[in-house]
Amino acid sequence: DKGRPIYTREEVAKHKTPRDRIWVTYKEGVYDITEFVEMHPGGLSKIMLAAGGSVEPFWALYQQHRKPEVLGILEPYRIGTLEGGAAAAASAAAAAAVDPYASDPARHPSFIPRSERPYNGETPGTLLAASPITPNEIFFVRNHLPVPHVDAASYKLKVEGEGIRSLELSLEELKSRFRKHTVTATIQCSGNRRNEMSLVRHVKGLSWDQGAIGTAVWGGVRLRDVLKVGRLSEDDMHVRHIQFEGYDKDPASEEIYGASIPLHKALSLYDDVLLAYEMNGQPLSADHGAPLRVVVPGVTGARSVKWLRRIVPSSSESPSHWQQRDYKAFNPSVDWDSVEWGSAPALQEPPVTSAICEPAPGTSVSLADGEITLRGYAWSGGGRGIIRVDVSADGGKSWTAAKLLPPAPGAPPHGSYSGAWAWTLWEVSSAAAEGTSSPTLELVCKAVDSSYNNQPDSIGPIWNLRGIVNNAWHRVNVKLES
Ligand code: MTE
Ligand code: MO
Repeated sequence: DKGRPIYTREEVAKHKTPRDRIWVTYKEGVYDITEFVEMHPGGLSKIMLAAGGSVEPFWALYQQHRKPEVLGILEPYRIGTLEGGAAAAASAAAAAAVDPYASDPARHPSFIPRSERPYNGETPGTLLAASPITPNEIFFVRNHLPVPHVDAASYKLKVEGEGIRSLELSLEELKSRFRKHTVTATIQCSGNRRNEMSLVRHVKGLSWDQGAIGTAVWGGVRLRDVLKVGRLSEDDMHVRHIQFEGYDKDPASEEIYGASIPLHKALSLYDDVLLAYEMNGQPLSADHGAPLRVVVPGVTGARSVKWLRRIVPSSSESPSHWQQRDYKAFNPSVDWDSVEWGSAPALQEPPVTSAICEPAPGTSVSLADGEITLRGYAWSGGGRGIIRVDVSADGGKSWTAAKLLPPAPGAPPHGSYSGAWAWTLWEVSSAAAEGTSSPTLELVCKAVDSSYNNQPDSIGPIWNLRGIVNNAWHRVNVKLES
C-alpha cells in the first residue's frame, strides 16, 4: 500500500454520485468504481447503496460476493488507502453494520462448504456411506438466511389460522401434553446433485454434490396431535394446506422462511409428520432448527421448516418465495425469461434416486481379485422403499445388483410400500468388468423403488433452470491402477 494517497472516511463519503465520482472502501482500500457501476451484475441501485462508504455490509447480505474473483474485479479500481489503515477500516465496518451472520454457530471441519453466508455445507461421501444414521455434527446444513437464535425457555409455538382454535404452546407443554414419537427419516435437499446438472447447462443455485442428504432419528410430537387439540376438522373442506413459518428472516427484505404441505399429509396417521425437538437423541442444534422444527418424512427438505414460529392452516399454500417461486421444475427449454412459476406445483415427494459415495470421482482404484467395492445410498419420496440398486462398472452396459445393507434403526424392511422414510445404504464388491483394458472405469448406480419407479439414464431430458430433483443415473469415473 506504500505510496498510495491516504483518504479519510469523510473524504470518501463525498464521492457518492457519478458527477463527484463514486468511491467505496473495502477493508483499508479505497476504490473509484464510477466506471464499474453500470456493469454491476446486481444492478445499479444495489451497488449505489455502498457509494461513499464500505461495501462490506452489503457483501455480507448478498452472499454471491464471497468469492476471490470479486476482489479481483475490484482491485484495478483501487485509488488509495483509508486513513488509519486496516484496524480503522475494520472497526468502521463493524460499526457500519451489525453482521447478521456474526452469531452463526461453528461448523464441523469435515463439511464441504457450498456457501458461507448463508451457511450451506454438505457431508463428504465416505462419511455419508459409513452409517445409516448420520451423526448430527456432520448432517448437511441448508440455510437460506442467518441462523436465528431462539430461546428454548421462553419459546412459544403459535398455531392460528382458518378452521382452528388458536394455540400457544411452550416447549415444555409440547413435551408434557403430547405423546413423544420417534421417526427415522431422511432429509434431502431438492438441489442435491445439482453440480452434475450444471455440466449439461449452467443452473443457478448451490453447487451440491451428492451430500445434501442425511438420515436421523427425529424425536418430537405429531403435528396431527397438535392440530387435533386445535380441533381442526378433516371435514372442513375449506382448509387444504398447513403452512409453516420459521423465525429466520432476510435482513434486507424482511421476508421470513416459510413452506407448506397438503392437509392430508399433515393429518394422516401414517405419514408421521413431526414437530421435532430431538435429533438422534440430542436437542436440536442451532443449525438444524432449535428448539423446534418440522420434519415431513418422504417430502423434499424445503418443507421441513426449522426454527418453527407458527403453524397456519389455510385454504392456500404458503405465500413464501420458497413455496411459490422456487423448488419447482420445468421442461429443459424453459429459461429465466419464459418461466411461469404458477404453472407448476411446488415439489413435495421427490422421485427415486441413488448415489455412489465411494469411490470418489477421479480416484485411483486397484482391483482386488478383479473386484472393486462401491458404497452408496438410495432413497425415494412418499415413503416408497427401495427394492433394488443396480451397479455397473462399464457405463451401464452390464449390471450387478448391490447388497442392500440392513435398514436404519426404526426403519421398516426394504421394499416396504409405505412408511420407508429412511434411505437404504448399499454396497457391492463385484462390479468390475473382467479383463477390462480401459484405463478408466465409468461406475454407475441406479435404484428401483417399491412402485417400480426407475431413474432416468441421463440429465439432459430432466434438466431444469433451478437444477432440482436430479435423479439421473449417478456416474463416477475412476482410474484403474495397473
Ligand atoms: N427452515 C427454515 N426456517 N429456513 C431454511 O432456510 N431450509 C430448508 C429446510 N428448512 C430452511 C428450513 C431446506 S431447503 C432444507 S433442504 C432443509 O431445511 C435442510 O435441513 P438441515 O439444514 O437440517 O439439513
Ligand atoms: Mo433444500
